Amino acid sequence: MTLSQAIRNDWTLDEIKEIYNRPLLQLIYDAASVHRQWHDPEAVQICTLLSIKTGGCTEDCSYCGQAARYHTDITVKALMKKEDVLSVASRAKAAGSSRFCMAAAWREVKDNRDFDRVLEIVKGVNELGLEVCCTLGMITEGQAEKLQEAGLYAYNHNLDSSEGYYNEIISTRTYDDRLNTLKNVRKAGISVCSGGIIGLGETHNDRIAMLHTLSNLPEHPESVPVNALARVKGTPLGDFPKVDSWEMVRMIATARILMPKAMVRLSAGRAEMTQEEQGFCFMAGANSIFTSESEELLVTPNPRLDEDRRLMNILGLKPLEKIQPVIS
Ligand code: SAM
Ligand code: DTB
Ligand code: SF4
Repeated sequence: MTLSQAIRNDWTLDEIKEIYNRPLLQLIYDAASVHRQWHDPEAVQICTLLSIKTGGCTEDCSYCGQAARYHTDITVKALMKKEDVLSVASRAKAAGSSRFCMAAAWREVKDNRDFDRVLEIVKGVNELGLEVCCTLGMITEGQAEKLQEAGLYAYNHNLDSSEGYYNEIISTRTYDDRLNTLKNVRKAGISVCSGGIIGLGETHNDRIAMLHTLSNLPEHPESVPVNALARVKGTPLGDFPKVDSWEMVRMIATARILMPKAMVRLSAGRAEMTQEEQGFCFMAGANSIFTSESEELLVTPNPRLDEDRRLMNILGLKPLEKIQPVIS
């Protein structure tokens, strides 16, 4: 089989179920083999994440510590100033990061001065030579074009769960809204980053259905974050059980086999994993992680940079250089 023949957008639910349910070590072996056909298995993309606008969000995503309606103890912060974001981005670059992802606790982007400032920030980070990524909520076709012109490389917008389970988790927007934003992003020529979360109370069939939607998009997302629920006190899911790391491994391995070319990102959940558990995720095909200067992803803990460096040394992993030249 040639590599190009191996990319498929017509996976059936039964095929995905069969892969997902393989004996775990066999599944890891299969995923590791696919990983080696498509990627340098020693290279891990380091994405630095920064919350540029924190908390006070109007949405009701039941996992999220930034939704205004839940009583969490996070500090709400207005949109950061360009200079402040650029200093964090420069330090991230110096520390070996090739991608800089900025998150805002917004339902959607509005055509106002905040958006103008985000466009300026994107331009500045791009000029530093970093791949720029944003996650700002829903965006229109026109907004996606403006972001692309400002130098945005990728846009993160997760499906979060299956279409069937989505309404149990969020009521303030629909699955179709989510898919529509992904369409707008793709149309503007921006690289798509889309994945989901496990541990929200969904069934295995929901996880399989989410992977089915992602892997049957007209083009696979270039990057697929797999998050374990990061439990935040005060949110409806704050007391849910911790996600079993083997479930993360299973999810990552299945995503790797279905979407061989994508960067599969071991996202939220690392702070509660041992080195060995993270090691298995890399073995199963994860080749990207989030780091952050603040030692928090957005509002929950994430491993320190020096811990990540130590882990990468132990496992013989190295930071991936930029995937593609910066869009100018
Ligand atoms: N507000 C924007 C949005 O929701 O699209 C962008 C930021 S939001 C924090 C980005 C993604 O992070 C969410 O779609 C969700 O998949 C993930 N996320 C948020 N809170 C999480 C949590 N507590 N645990 C795991 N993943 C989480
Ligand atoms: C994604 O898939 N995971 C990141 C990023 N995209 C923006 C966010 C995870 C958030 C984890 C919980 C928090 O710290 O708020
Ligand atoms: Fe708002 Fe995004 Fe959190 Fe949902 S996930 S509450 S949209 S910040």
